[in-house]
Amino acid sequence: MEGTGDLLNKKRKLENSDEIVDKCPPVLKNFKDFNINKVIAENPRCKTATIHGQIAGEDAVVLLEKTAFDASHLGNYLSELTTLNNTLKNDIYGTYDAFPPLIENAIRATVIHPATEKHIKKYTDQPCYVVHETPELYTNITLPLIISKQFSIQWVYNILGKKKEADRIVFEDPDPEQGFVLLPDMKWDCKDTRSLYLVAIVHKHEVKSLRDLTADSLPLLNNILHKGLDAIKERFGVPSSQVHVYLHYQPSYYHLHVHFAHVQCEAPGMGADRAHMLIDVIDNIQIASNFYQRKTLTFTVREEDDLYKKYKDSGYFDKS
Ligand code: G7M
Repeated sequence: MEGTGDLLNKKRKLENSDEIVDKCPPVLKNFKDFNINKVIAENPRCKTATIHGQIAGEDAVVLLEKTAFDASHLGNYLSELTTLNNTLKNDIYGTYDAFPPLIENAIRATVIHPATEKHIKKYTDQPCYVVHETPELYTNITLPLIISKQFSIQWVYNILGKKKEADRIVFEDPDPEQGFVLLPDMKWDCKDTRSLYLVAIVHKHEVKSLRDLTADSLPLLNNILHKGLDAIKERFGVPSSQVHVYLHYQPSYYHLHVHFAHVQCEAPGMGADRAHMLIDVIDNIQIASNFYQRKTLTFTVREEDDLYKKYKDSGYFDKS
C-alpha cells in the first residue's frame, strides 16, 4: 500500500508533467456537440442550472449562470436596442419581457470535460447531513479517505507550475515554505469587484487542510493574510475591511488554499458549517498550537460524497 510520502512524490511528478496538460480538450466554440443527458441541479435564486451531458462521447458537466448587470452598460439596456413585449399593464404599472442586445445578454458557462463520476456527483443536487468530526473520527474515517482519494488536483499543479492561468495571477510569493499564488477563483468573472472572489494556493504540498495547521503554520498563514489583502487592495482597490478571508472545512481539494471574497459577495460555502475565518484560525492556533488537532469540527456532507458513505458505513448516522 502507498504511504503519504509516495502519494506526495507522485503529485510532484504530476506538477512537472507537460503530458497531462497537453491532454486538455480543445476550447469550445459552441455547444453543437454537447448532448444533454439530465439537469442535475437548479437554483432559481442564484439563477443557475447545471447539466450533465456528453461531448464527443465523454461525460461533461456544464454550469450555466446568469451574470450580474454591469452598471456602466445600463444605457445599452435602457435604449431602443432593447425590444419590449408587454406582459401586464394596469394603470401606472407595467411589466415587460425585455430582450436586450446580444452583447449584453451573455450567460456564464463553466464546462468540465471530460468529467469524472465524482464531478457529476459533486455538481448534483442531493440531501445533506451534518457531521461533528472529533479528532478520533478524523483519524479513523476522514484521513484514510483523504489519503486514498484519487480526486485529481491537476488544475492546482498547473497553476503552481504556471502551465495554466499564469496570466491571471494577481500576486505570487515564490517562497517554497511560506509562499502562495493568488488568483481569481474560477467562479469569479472579474467584472465587478462587489463579487470579488480569489483563491490563494500555497506552494507547500504537505498541508492538506485546516486539520494539519499548527503553530508551525503561522508564518505561512500570516503571510497569506497580509500579502493577499495588500495585493487585493492594490489591484482591485478593495480595502481589507471589505474582504472575508477564510478556509473551507471540508475543502473540495486537499492542498491548502484560502478564499478571499468581497463581504457583499454571496460566495458559496460561507456558512458556519464550512467557512473558518483565517484571522480566527490564526488566533485559535496562537491560543493552542494543536487547536485544530483537538477540536471537533462540524461540516455538512452530501449523500453522494464518499465521506458521507464512509460515515454512514461506520454507523455514525445510526445514532441520530
Ligand atoms: O475550499 P474549496 O475546496 O471548496 O475551494 C476550491 C475552490 O477552487 C473553489 O472555489 C473553486 O471554484 C476553485 N477552483 C476549482 N477549479 C477546478 C479551479 C480552476 O481550475 N481554476 C481556478 N482559478 N479556481 C478553481
